[in-house]
Amino acid sequence: MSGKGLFGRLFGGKSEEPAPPALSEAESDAVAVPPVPEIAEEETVVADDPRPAEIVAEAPQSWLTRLKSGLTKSSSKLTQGLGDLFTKRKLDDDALEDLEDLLITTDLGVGTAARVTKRLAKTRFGQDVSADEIKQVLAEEVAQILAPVAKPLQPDFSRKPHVVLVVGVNGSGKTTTIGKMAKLYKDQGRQVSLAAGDTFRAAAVEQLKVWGERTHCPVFARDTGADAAGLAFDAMAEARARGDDLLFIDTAGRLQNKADLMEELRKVVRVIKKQDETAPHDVLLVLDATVGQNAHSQVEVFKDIVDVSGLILTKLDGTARGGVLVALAEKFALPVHAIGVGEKAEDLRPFDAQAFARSLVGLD
Ligand SMILES: Nc1nc2c(ncn2[C@@H]2O[C@H](COP(=O)(O)OP(=O)(O)OP(=O)(O)O)[C@@H](O)[C@H]2O)c(=O)[nH]1
Ligand SMILES: [Mg+2]
Repeated sequence: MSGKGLFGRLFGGKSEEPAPPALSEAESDAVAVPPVPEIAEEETVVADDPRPAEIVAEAPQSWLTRLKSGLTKSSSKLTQGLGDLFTKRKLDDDALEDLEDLLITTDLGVGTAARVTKRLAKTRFGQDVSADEIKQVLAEEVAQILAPVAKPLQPDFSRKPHVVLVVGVNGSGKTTTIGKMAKLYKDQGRQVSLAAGDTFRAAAVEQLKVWGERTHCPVFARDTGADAAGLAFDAMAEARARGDDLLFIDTAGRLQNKADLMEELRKVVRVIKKQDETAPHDVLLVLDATVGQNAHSQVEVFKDIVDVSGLILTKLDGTARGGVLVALAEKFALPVHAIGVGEKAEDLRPFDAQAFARSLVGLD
């Protein structure tokens, strides 16, 4: 087993280095600012986990448990719907139609709903089916759709820095996600810095600073109202001079005015390229899963503005609309790097197609 564990390897980037010491309790408690959740220690592995010992040891069950409980709202909507539909019922045309409608209401998308019903019609038409059998088929289909997009972020640390631009509408979880990722890579021994490119709200800068203090990552910030592109340029110069492995650039997400947002984000990208024409190396679009189908239009809008390279879905714990991830995967085929199932640092994890699919439909 590598020192970094499965989690570390999934998020690990291209080169190998020994894992650094984790934050000590005293260190992690040093800055206690309310809006930024505590950084907790990893939980211990539960003994009766059915998975192979190596996997259990490397991927603490706490994450799987967290994923499942995070997706409870989504899975219970589906489970309840399936239970209502398929208690001693033959799979006839009516049942298939009801099933398709149910799947659409759970945000899985029309394509997925059609595929699942088609497959069931082919294999089980006229037979008695149970809700559990349907769940199995659904989980398999969903995992198949998600497998090609489940791609971990792969920073190339030799770029010094690998630049990650983080975009998304207000409140989608950008700053929190940056904080979570900063903690993650710091724990792998990486030199990480953060740029407070959301210069519109003082609170936004403060929030990033708190994450910076908690994770011991320098935060490049300026006063409210400063030019975001200028800030990104200087932050990058500083990160290069220091030889940082990774630079996360936070941005403002004022979608109310697309023209302004477009101009600002494009300018940020332009100036970054002046220092390294291959940067930004990743442009992550952070989407709040609670908005459901609205996430589709957010992807369209941001794809118009910047070259979105991957998605992160947040707040999957607070919604019954987790199925939207499947619909997004089917429509846009953009990599899904990670998902957020809570506000804490450890609530962001690399996206795993199989685990997500089974959790979403409420299977163990
Ligand atoms: N439950 C839950 N809450 C989350 C998650 N990710 C972020 N949040 C919360 O969502 C709220 C908004 O998150 P921010 O990180 O401030 O969002 P932002 O995109 O930076 O917002 P702006 O700076 O206003 O554009 C905060 O209260 C976060 O704690 C998640 O995965 N689950
Ligand atoms: Mg923010």
